[in-house]
Order: sequence, then C-alpha cells, then structure tokens
Amino acid sequence: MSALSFELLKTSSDSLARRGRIRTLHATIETPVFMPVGTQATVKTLSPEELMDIGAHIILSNTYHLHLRPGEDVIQGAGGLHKFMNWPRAILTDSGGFQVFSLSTLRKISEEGVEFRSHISGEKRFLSPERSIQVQNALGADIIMAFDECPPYPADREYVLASLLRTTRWAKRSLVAHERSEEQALFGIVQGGMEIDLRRQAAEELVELDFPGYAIGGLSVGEPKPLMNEVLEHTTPFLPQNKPRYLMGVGAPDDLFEGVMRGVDMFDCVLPTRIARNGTVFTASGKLVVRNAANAKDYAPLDEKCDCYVCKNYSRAYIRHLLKAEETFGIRLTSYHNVYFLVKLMEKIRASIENGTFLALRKQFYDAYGYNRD
Ligand code: PRF
Ligand code: ZN
Repeated sequence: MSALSFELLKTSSDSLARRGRIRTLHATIETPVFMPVGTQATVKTLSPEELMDIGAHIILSNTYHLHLRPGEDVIQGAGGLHKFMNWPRAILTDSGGFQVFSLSTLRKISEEGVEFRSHISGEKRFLSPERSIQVQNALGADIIMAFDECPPYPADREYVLASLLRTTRWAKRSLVAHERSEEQALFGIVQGGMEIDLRRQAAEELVELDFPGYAIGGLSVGEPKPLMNEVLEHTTPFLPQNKPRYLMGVGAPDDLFEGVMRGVDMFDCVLPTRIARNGTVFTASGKLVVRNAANAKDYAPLDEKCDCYVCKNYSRAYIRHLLKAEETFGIRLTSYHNVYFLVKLMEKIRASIENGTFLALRKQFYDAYGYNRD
C-alpha cells in the first residue's frame, strides 16, 4: 500500500465543492478538513487528548522550527514526531521554505537553497530541497511538503516566473531526495503569485511530476481576499480530480467556504489559536472579543450555538476574568472553543456537500456571521 490514498466520495453540481476521504498510515481523514497548527509539536495550549475530543484527525507541524529546536535527531530518537508528541493520528509537516522567508533574517536564496540566520540562536543555517526532505523523513509525518519559494505580495511578474520555475526544479529535487515514499506522501506546491496564467503553468508542471497530492501556496500573503479567491478559482481546475488539494495557511471561517466552493480539500491556519491568545473567539454571529469590558457580567457561554466543553461549562464573564488576570486557563478555554468551532464548521460543510445543500449552508452562515469577516 502506498503512503496515502484519496477517495472522491461526492462532487457537487452547483460548485466545485468535493467530499472525500484520505487514508494515511495513522488516520482516515474526511475531507474537506481543517488542520489545527502545531508549529512546535504542540497545538498551543491544547493536549492531544483534547484535540482528539474536538475531532481533529490531522494536525500540521513545521520543519523549520523543529529542525532548529529541538533538532530532528532528538525527535527521531524518540521514534518520530507522533511518538515524541504523543499524537497517534495524522501529521503534515510544512517544508520550511515559507517559514525561512517569514521568520529568519539575512536570507540568501540561490539555486542550491536558502541560507539564513536562525531566529532563535542567530546562527547561520542552510535549507535546500534535499535538506528539507531529509529532515521531514526523520520527523516522519504522514504528509510532507516539497521545498518551495513563496514570492511576496506584490511582486513583479518576472520575479514570480523565475521563482515558480525554481519551485518546479526544487519540487523535482524534493521527489528525488524523498526516501520514505512508502510511509510518507510528498505533496508538490503550486506557486505563481497573482498571475493567473503562471498558476496554470505551475500546476501543469507539477502535475507532470505525479505527486500524490497538491498544495496551493503563495496565497493569503497580503493580497485582498477577492483576488485570492480569483487566483484560486484559476488554479484548482488544473489539478487532478483524484488527488487531494491543500490551500496552505488559509482557514478563516469565510475562507473555508470560499476555498471548498473552489475545490479545496485541506486547510490549515493559526488563526483560531492566535486570536484565542488575545481574547477573541469565533461565534455563529461573528467574532467576539471576550476580553472586552462589555462581557464582565455576561454569564452566557462564548457561543450560544456551540456545544463544546467550554461552552457547556464556562461563562463569558469567567473567561474574561481569567484572561484579565492572565491566568493561562483562560487561553486554553478560548483556544479549545476556537479550534472546535472550525473543526465543527468543516463537519457541517461535509454534511452539506453530501446533502447537496452546501451553497445554502454558505448563505446561512454568512447571514449570521457576516461576509468576509475573519
Ligand atoms: N509555501 C509553504 N508553506 C506555506 C505557504 C507557502 O506558500 C503559505 C502561503 N499562504 C503558508 N504556508 N511551503
Ligand atoms: Zn464552544
């Protein structure tokens, strides 16, 4: 058996939304799926048991961070990332290319790879397609990513083209370097900036290489959302129907609807845990800043429509108190609720695709939540 199988269970007649199932060595993942982010081998403040309760079947982690600290040798010594962090279900690791660009300083990019300074120790380090895959092979995630370059927004067309051609060459090198293709599925990443014809070119070049899945990178990098959606809509049609598609680093509630509608199967985003740490939660009627004074004597749950452990047991007033007093339990509660919110939203989206009511659910969601508000 290969490292990953994808079954397309249902397609929609009124949009590109798809209902599917991914199987990996560690999990069966119903798609479309939202993947909580555990950059440093932990989804901030949540235990694996809590993530399982919430209903997460796959989480994301990062090569860049784990390579710098604690180092892949430490994780390999524990028997791999699943054992190291006690997460028995599926894991996807990002390749590190994107994080090198967003977090490190003094980057020098060449055909060989990227030289950079660690944002932790300041030491000089180097990542290339071969090194990234070697590290990801040592970490042992179910799904690993090719080493890519994500152009900034805005960027010149010339730069975007040169960068996408390099990303294709790096994707080939990533495939050659991959030594565990029986256990780990390597996905290619489509770049091409906001240039619609270059997105098609990037997709076609990667499809030629026959990856078990394809990611769409280079979006949600500062462009307006309508532009992101337009580029997306001109990318997914060039990807194979029978392989999973993953939109990298995108996952606000409205993005899930817009992405699913355009044929995306997998999403990840730090938003639920990030906003949780500054006292903001998702609710069916939009975002709520629970930290605000208005909630001081509000004994209602975070979201009246939510049936999570937090909403069943705690009030806005209590959670606001914890946050104001800087008690860490407060951000655990907001993080739990926010991750639950997105995981359950995706469950509802999956059910709606099965029933043929996806567009109706989208409208109903926007009517209550507001359109294009994260
Ligand atoms: N490439 C990789 N990881 C990513 C991105 C990318 O373009 C993005 C862009 N939204 C998030 N994470 N490798
Ligand atoms: Zn809740």
